[in-house]
This record gives sequence, structure tokens and C-alpha cells, in this order.
Amino acid sequence: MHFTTTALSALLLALGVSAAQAGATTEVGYATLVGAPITFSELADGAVIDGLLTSGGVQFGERFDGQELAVAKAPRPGAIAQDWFDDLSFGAPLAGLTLLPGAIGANLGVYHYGDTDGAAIFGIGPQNSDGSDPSGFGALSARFASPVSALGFQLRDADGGAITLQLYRADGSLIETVDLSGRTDGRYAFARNDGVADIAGFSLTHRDSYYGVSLDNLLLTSAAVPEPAAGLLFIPGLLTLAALRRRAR
Ligand SMILES: [Ca+2]
Ligand SMILES: [Ca+2]
Ligand SMILES: [Ca+2]
Repeated sequence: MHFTTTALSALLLALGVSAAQAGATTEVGYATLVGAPITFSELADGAVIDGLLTSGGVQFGERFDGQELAVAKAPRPGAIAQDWFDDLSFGAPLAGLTLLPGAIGANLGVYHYGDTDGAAIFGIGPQNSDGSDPSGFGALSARFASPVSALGFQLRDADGGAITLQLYRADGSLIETVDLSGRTDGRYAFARNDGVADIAGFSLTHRDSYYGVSLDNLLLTSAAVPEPAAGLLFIPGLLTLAALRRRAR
């Protein structure tokens, strides 16, 4: 089998390009991020926040101008009933990434977990016809004062349901949709692969029937460019190998 170096390079280049497009961010350890997290410790347990919330210099609300607020219905595991969730999958943020609050009583809420991490915020979802509490079932979006290259956060009450984090630039364009489905409570962090500080905000939506999902300890920072994925690391090695083979002929 004759594989010329040129053909091999082209193939590897194609592989490299597709791998780079697979994700605009890389998951990194929360502890590797430097900075002070937003703890929401100033918020009172049980508070319902109408209008935009500003905490730690970051604005929090329901969605961005241009995103349509829809209702997603998902079966409640092990029950006939289904739950209703805020859904932001229609429309897209407009340039400027302008944050909007939800309707009165359907924007954001606060729950104090009674542990060292204390208060966390959640989106309030649509009112289910069965009268169940919509706290934690809503969308939660954040707009940063200035764009960052990395962010970390704590998810609370994550029970393995579908969770989606969408990262946006200030011009409203989507950087990446990060699938957090199946994550349990914990701290997670993501950094831009190319180190560019263009993450200006995010939307967090989910389908988690058990008390929804809450957000705490949001940490916005710049991080070192993450190590390339393992698949990319061996490509220079292969190219060298191909060059050596060619020389041996
Ligand atoms: Ca907290
Ligand atoms: Ca809402
Ligand atoms: Ca939950």
C-alpha cells in the first residue's frame, strides 16, 4: 500500500480539522481556574427575583433578546405526569446579547442549601397544570460585563437529567452547545480551545424533574489554552514517521 507523505498529510490535516471543529471548548478542572466565584451569599433563601439580578458584576435573567421562550414537556420518571420546562431552542440571541427577565414570578429564585456553599439561584419554569412547584424548572441566562475565555460553575440538584449550556459571543453568535446531560452535583469548568476571550454569556436549560437544577459559584476567568485532545497529539508524530519512511526509500 503506497501512502505518499502528501496524501497522508492531507488525510491527517482533514482529521485535525474535523477534530478541532468537534468542540470550541475543552473541559478543564474547576480548581485550575483562578479567581473569585460568585457565591450569591447576599441573596435571601426563598427570594423570588423579578427583573434582572446583578451579582458579582454579572447580570442574570431568563433569556436573551431574540430567544423565544417556549414550553417543553417531559415525562416525570416513574410517573404518568410530565413536567413543564422553559425551552429556549427557538430563535437565537440578537447582536448585543441583551439579557431579559422572565415574567413576574417566573424569572429567578433563590434556595439556600444550608451547607457551606449556601445560596444558589435557579430559573423558575412555566406553571404546570397539575399545580406543581415550577422552581428550578426554568431557563437561566447570564450576561458578563466583559467576555472571558473560561468559566466554571457548580451545579446543584443535578439528578442525571438532560442539561444544556449554550455559550454565546456578544454579537449573539453561538460558540458552543455544551451537553451536561447526566452530570451529577459538582463543579465543572470549560475553557476556549484557542484561548480567545469571547464568551460573553450563557443560557442554561434542562429537563430535570427532581427539583430542577440550581447554579452556584460561577467563576469567570481567562485560562491557559487547554492541552489538545489526545487524538491530535500523535499527529505530528505520524507526520515525522511518514517523513522518515519516505527518506528511507
Ligand atoms: Ca452559594
Ligand atoms: Ca422562566
Ligand atoms: Ca434535580
